[in-house]
Amino acid sequence: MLTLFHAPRSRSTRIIWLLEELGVPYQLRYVTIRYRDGSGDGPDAANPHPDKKVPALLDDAILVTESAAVATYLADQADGAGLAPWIGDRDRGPYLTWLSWIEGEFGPAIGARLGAPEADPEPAFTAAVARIERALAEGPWLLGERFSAADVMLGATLAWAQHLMPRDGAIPAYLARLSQRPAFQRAMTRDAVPAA
Ligand SMILES: N[C@@H](CCC(=O)N[C@@H](CS)C(=O)NCC(=O)O)C(=O)O
Repeated sequence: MLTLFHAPRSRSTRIIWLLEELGVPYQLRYVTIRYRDGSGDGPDAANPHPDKKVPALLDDAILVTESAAVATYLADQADGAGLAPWIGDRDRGPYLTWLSWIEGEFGPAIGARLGAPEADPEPAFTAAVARIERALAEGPWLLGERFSAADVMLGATLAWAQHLMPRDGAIPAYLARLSQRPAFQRAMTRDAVPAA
């Protein structure tokens, strides 16, 4: 059984969305963390993540952490869902590149932008947004006609940083398409801790 250790409005929200897209059975364990703004109850003893962060995934006794690894693991394992171009597929290289770039480059660029003065957009952030816009120019998804786990990871990151994104063009149109997906809507209903 897959168990996702999750905190609302965090990097693990994307993994709920991915699990819903994949259509695999899973259970959610809500854990507490300390958020960037200082809110939250802090590290949770029930969280198996070595740094008490989210996401953390248990596949029975196998622990997987780091968002890109969790996404790759899940989409590969549920390859029947078709969200991961398989080894030998020409889309596999671009797909893995996007998964790593989102965490390794885009996330830090957003962090830099959040720390940058309004009048001086961080160059790495501006370049990253331009790269996404170029990739989506063909569309409708990052890999063209093919929706993949990379769209879930990018889409959720863009949605989180929506206030920093261009108001027109490829990115808002992409977010509008993504928000229509039933799996996204189901994930949003599961994000918050259910009322007792
Ligand atoms: N590199 C990790 C980062 C995970 C991460 O920082 N998660 C945040 C929530 S978005 C967290 O758990 N923060 C709590 C903390 O830093 O103690 C990944 O990509 O999964």
